[in-house]
Amino acid sequence: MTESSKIAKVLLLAGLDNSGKTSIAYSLRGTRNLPTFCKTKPTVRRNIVSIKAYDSEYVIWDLGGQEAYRDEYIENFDNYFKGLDKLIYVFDVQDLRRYDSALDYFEKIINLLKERNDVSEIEVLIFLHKFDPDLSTIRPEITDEIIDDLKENIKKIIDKTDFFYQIFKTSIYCLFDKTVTD
Ligand SMILES: Nc1nc2c(ncn2[C@@H]2O[C@H](COP(=O)(O)OP(=O)(O)OP(=O)(O)O)[C@@H](O)[C@H]2O)c(=O)[nH]1
Ligand SMILES: [Mg+2]
Repeated sequence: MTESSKIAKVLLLAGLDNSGKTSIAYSLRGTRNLPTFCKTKPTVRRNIVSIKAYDSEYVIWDLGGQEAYRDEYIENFDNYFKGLDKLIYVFDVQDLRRYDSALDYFEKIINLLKERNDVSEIEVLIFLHKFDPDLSTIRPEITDEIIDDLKENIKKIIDKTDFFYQIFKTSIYCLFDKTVTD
């Protein structure tokens, strides 16, 4: 990560294409007006932005999630994931058909991170994203059991490591009043 100064903490957003990473990056920067969200386009390669939050400075790496990019990140892992302080991995809970692909990519990242880094220096935040307030009305097929099952599968992967992690249910429509799930 040559583009980051080491005074700033490096926060990296990863997940499948269309999962909501760029929208989350806007929210973290405080750009929360609705048109901003609606206008997101698939990220080409990656976006790097800096934000100041309280007395810390963060550099946010927002990795484009399309398949070709994902392959490139895994192949040249250290170029993207070295020096990272926090990983935010984003699952799109509304993209039922791709839970397996999302878990697969998550597992690859977690295993490589564990191999290459001091586990105690990295915090992993897992967002169960697009958990919109009206989810049960608009997508009744996404039941609590399905979400619990996804959570269990996530835990199976990360519990094999010593990473400190937290799982949150998030939505851009809740302005990131994150709910920690158990
Ligand atoms: N319903 C819903 N839609 C969301 C939410 N967050 C993002 N979106 C929408 O999901 C779509 C994709 O969002 P992006 O932020 O561009 O996704 P991305 O993960 O950056 O995608 P790539 O750049 O291709 O990797 C956009 O239409 C967003 O408006 C959310 O919490 N709920
Ligand atoms: Mg994006």
